[in-house]
Amino acid sequence: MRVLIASKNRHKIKEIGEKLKTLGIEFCSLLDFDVPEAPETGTTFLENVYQKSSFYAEKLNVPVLSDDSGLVVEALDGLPGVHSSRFAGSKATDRENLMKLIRLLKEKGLSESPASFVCFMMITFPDKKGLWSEGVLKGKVIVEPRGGRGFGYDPIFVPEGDTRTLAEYSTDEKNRISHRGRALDKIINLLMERVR
Ligand code: ITT
Repeated sequence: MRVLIASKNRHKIKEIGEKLKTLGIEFCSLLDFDVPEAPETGTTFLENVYQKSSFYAEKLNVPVLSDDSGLVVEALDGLPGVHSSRFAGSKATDRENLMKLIRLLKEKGLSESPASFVCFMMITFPDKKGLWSEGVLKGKVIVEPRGGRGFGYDPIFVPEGDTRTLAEYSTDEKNRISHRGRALDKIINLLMERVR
């Protein structure tokens, strides 16, 4: 089976692709195709994965694995949430998004807040049937970024039970506990049940 990973984010493609490879599942990504971007206008992660998956499955006629993920910060009433990648504007860099989050926390006089990384995944088949899963990583965000690995908000996210930020984890270590890793394990189990 060959699955299209519906993402152009190289970090995500690497994290998801490495796992699929170990299971002998071939994959390609949106970096290999010249297709228009799917709408991503939902107000929930689940709506967004559904929109993305069904759009590309219909256009390209292959099984499509899409994910939507983001950071949910308690002190900011759940922000940036579904807006995580565009928090500081439509073309914002990871650094700009992260600096905006730090500024909002500091404006509230906070140096940290409980937070979770959330990931929803969906595989849609060309016959439009689909499978979905959810993964959560609990922890806190801090206002002093640390570490040079990972991407996005990793330098300010400290997983529960640790003092290091996710940007101080190796890729393997992060994959084992991350929201995306958990959602991926669950959806792969569902996929294996379906093809068995
Ligand atoms: P695609 O839509 O092409 O997949 P994207 O980066 O826009 O790429 P999302 O819409 O899922 O992906 O946005 C997720 C954003 O949430 C991402 O850009 C980061 O800012 C943040 N995020 C998600 N997972 C993360 C992780 O493991 N570490 C750090 N930040 C993460």
